[in-house]
Amino acid sequence: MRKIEIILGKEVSEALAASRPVVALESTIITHGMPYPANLETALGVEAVVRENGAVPATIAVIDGKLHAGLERDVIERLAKVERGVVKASGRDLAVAMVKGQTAGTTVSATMKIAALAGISIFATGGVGGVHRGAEQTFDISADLTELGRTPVAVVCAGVKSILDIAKTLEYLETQRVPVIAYQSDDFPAFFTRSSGYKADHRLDSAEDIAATMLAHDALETGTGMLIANPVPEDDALTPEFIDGTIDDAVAEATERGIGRKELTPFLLARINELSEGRSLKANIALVRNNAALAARIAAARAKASA
Ligand code: PSU
Ligand code: MN
Repeated sequence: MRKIEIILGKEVSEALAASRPVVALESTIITHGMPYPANLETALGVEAVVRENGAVPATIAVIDGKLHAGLERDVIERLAKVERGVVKASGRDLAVAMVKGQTAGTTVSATMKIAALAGISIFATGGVGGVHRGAEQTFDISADLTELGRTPVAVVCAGVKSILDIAKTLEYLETQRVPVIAYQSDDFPAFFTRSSGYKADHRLDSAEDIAATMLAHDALETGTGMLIANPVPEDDALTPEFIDGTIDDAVAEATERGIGRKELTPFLLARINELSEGRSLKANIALVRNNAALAARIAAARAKASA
């Protein structure tokens, strides 16, 4: 028995009890990653995509101090509408959020932790946090990376944005013993673009192979997660010429204004969206949906392989 209460949605609870496929989804993307109403439409749309691809969605958040996996529509609406006042909780913030009765969007690190406690092994998001540019000065390295190093959940993302230092992020994941697998690609993708200019450690071409790798990884008991990098669909990708300058401008502005710590990533995401006149948001929505579909197919393949 786990010692902590996680309130499971009805469908999630039934699926887990029957070992049917479940995909966890994060909520910081709703509370801090996208503006309203795109955040709400995306959150609901992503749940539908998970279902269409044969799994049950479990959106994870802290609601009035309780950990939830699987949210009703009205609760997702509440998260989407709360203005920036809502808490952004990484794994280390969960205990305080529980005691204070806070409502919080959970980052990749917090979502992985809650998913693992609930018995969910795969999770889909847009981008994970990483080593920020200038980390040699600021030490800003996302707790998502250390969580990947200690919590056995596979995270499907579209790579990392070049708001981060991608080379250092990949080095850090290597140190943390996290396998980095690109889906149907040799290159590690950079969120808005299909290639970051860096090779991924591994390439796998089917959901079945990824599911088999997850099972082997679990059997090895390394205790670490896995990062599955799924390039943005070709039609939705932005060109580096278009997005790189925008990202550089947003990063420069954050430095100038002294924005750091947990405010930095939400600031950069919002600023890139403004500067790109919504084009980054459009790509973001498409890639999250694409990741949810892959995660659901992997979850289904994993359930089949372990049946
Ligand atoms: N990157 C994105 N979209 C996001 C995030 C990152 O492209 O929504 C969110 C995720 O919830 C991620 C968090 O876990 O930001 C990382 O924040 P930080 O860099 O403060 O660790
Ligand atoms: Mn940080």
